[in-house]
Formats: sequence, structure tokens, C-alpha cells
Amino acid sequence: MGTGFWAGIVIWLISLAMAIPFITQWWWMPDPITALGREIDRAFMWTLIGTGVIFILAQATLGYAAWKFGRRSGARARDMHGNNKLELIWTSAALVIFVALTLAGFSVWAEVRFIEQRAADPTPDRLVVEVTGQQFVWNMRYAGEDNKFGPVDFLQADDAGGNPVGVDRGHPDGADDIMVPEMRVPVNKEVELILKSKDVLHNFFVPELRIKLDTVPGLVGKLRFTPDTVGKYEIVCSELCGLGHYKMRSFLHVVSAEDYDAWLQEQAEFL
Ligand SMILES: [Cu+2]
Repeated sequence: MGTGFWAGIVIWLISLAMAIPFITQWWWMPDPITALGREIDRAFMWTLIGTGVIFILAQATLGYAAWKFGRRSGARARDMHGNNKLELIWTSAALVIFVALTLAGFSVWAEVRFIEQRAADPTPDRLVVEVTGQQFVWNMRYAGEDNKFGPVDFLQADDAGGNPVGVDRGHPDGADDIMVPEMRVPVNKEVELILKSKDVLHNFFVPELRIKLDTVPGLVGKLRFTPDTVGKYEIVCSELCGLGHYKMRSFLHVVSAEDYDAWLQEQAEFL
């Protein structure tokens, strides 16, 4: 048993240890709560299966080569000049696999990214929530009874006074806007998020939705999702945004339509 044999064994063991968490999925993503999320998971699984099979084959071969051709006493190393045919084969194989995976996942990706283009439907029945990231909280704004967001005036921003983004309360559109620290949406209804930042880069991320987007000062980002499972899900900031980044979290409550209406009414009464 030479060094090569043990090198081969170590390579196999390390590869196996790395593959185990993926095969057993013992520390996995939470279940998705949107149809799109399930599609993303499907694309993810195909990518994982494709790359996983190649990984196992490549490591198995590497271990075998280390074992078979490892250092032996008296043997001399041989000079090699590559093999164009083999290079060509594995480069084109990799190209085909990557292009195929990209094409397979493209529609899902486009669904999330090209939101404006598919927004052409004339009667959008969506709940619009404005989300403003701020060191180190999330501010959610609902348009209120009139369904119109009031204008924002930064001079009126007042964190302690419950008006962190500076909604113009004197304006009729702004008088009924609702500001809350946690998001509540009715189940099976399309939600559109308007993402903004008050200070630095943040990133709005709900693992169960499988979507995330940076909030950028001065820019407006948009995300859409239709949750189909009632529950409480964590909203996290996934862009390092300062010392309190780790505690910049909130919750997305997906509730029944009745519960949502009751909650909205309750919030309006606080105004
Ligand atoms: Cu942040």
C-alpha cells in the first residue's frame, strides 16, 4: 500500500463527506410558498443533479488515478504534452451542459427579472406594498383606504414619531397610508413590492419566496410574488449594511383574506 493508495482513499472520503449533505438534504432550504419558488427549486435540482453526477465521477476518477498511478519506488515520471482531442471533448461537453442549464432556467429567471415587460395586463389586481430598508429595520407602507401612496417628504421623516420614510400626512393621499414594521398579505393574492432604501444598500430576502433584491438608495426595485401557503416567514437583510446588519429582520405573515382585512381595518383605526 503506497502513498498513492492512501491519497486515493482520502480523496474518496473527502468527496463522500462533501456529497452527504446534498444527498441527505439534512440542512436544506425551507419549503417554497409560491409556484415560482417551486419552479426555481426544480431548476436548482436539475443543476445540482447535473453538477453532482459530474463531481462524483470526476472525484472517483481522480482517486482511482492517485491510487493506480501514485508514486512507486523506482518508477520515473513521464513528460506529457496534453491531448487536443480530449480537451475538445470535455470543453464542448461543459459548454453544452452549461448552455442547456441556462436555457432550462431562463424562463424562471426572466419571470422574476423582467417584471415590467409582463406587467402589460390592463387590470392588475395586486396588493402593492412599499418596502423601505433602513439601518437596521424594514419599513412597510400600505396605501390605505384610497389605494394611493401619499407623497414622501424627507424633511418630515421622523423615526421616533412613527413616520420613518416621511409620508406627507397633510396630503389627502398620505393621510391614510399605513406604516408597519412587519408585512402582512392575504394568501393566494399577487403582491407587488416597491423596494427602496433610506440610507445604504440592503437586500430584501425571504427564503421561502426564493426571491431577493437589493434596495438601492435613489432607485426603485420591484418584486412580485403570489404566496399560496399561510404562515409566518422571516424577512432578512442579505446585504451587509452596517454594524446592526445581523439583526435587520422582520416577518412576512401570509394570512387568510378575512384576517388580512380585519388587520388592515385595525391598523387604519390607529391613524
Ligand atoms: Cu440591511
